[in-house]
Amino acid sequence: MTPEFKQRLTLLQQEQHQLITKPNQISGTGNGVFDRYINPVLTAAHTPIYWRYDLDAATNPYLMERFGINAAFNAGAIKFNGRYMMVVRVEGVDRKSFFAVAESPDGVSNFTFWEYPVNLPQTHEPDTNVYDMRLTQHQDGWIYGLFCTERRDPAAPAHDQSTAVAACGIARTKDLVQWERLPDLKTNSPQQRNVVLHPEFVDGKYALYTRPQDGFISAGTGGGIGFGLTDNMENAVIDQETIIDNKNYHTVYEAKNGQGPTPVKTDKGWLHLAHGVRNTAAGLRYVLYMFMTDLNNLTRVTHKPGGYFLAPEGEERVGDVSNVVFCNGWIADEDGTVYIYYASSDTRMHVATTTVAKLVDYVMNTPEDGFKSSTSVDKVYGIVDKNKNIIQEIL
Ligand code: M1P
Repeated sequence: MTPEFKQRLTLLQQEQHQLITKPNQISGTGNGVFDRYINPVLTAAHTPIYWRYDLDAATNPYLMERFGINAAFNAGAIKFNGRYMMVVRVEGVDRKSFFAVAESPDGVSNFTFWEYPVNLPQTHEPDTNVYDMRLTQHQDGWIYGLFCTERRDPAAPAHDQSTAVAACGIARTKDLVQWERLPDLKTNSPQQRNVVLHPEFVDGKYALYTRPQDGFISAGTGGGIGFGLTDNMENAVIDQETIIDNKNYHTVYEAKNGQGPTPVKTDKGWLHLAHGVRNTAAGLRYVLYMFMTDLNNLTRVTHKPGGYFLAPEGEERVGDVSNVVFCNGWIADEDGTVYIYYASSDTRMHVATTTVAKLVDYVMNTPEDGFKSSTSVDKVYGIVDKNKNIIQEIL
């Protein structure tokens, strides 16, 4: 090993150590609903140096990166053995994604990748790309990971090398180390993405949130957050999908939407976090929004605040796919704290914290979308009128 090699390796290690151990603090006063944090919790630079570099000076004398990592984003999350775990979508510079576990002692800092990425078994039809795992600790005792598996569309002509088919891949584990792969979900929809397993049985069956779609990018005549039941997960088939939360004209989810992480049960109903997409002159804009479903009838949306819950801000707005926030993992802790792990612009992971009580208040007391400018004005009038006496007191 030359002195240059050794010096460069030391620098790489020091830089990464500083990055991983950097304390993370709440940023600003926030909006009262949740707190953002100053630093992202995971980036491509958090991935182990020994994944990216051949550390043998004889075969890599310049200490060059041999396997570049482009991004670390769209992570599923779960509290496991007292640690805050993310199953992260790690994307190489070759554009292929894979899953890797990163854990933290406090949920907001010190996220460290496990030694090896997840070694995901294949079905008879190998995946080209896998991404966006949703983790569900199910009543049946397994931890399920539902994710998107993407393969080239067999009907695409040779000149078209980008048309793909998205389906819901299914794997399960007891320890996040060994994964059992199950057959992909079958539905009547040509494509599926953003499929999430509900944590409890419904009438003795497994319940899933789906996102039927006609095409790979566009939801087309499909779309909306669907709901369906399957008898088992070993050969999951949904015969009937009911749309519980549709796309809607002139909303933040007018182009498409999708269930985020597994819903959280509260005494008032199930809390859902989802993403909504609308088209702009600058391309698609992805934001997060929330709604609540009935405790006993999961297809009934009981509350739905108007507009977005969380939208890309500042540096979050820039990345590989700019103007995007996406969330497929959150953790509701025993003390009521909720850790929302969201990705920005398909590039990095952030955390926002809040509580179950605040989210329930937000969902139940934020006005619904009125679908018209005049209704927005009415809402402001209502708030100002209610505030009148208080304004006079405090001014
Ligand atoms: O690029 C933004 C997101 O686009 C897709 O989400 P959806 O299926 O709702 O359009 C996914 O590819 C997701 O991974 C990505 O973050």
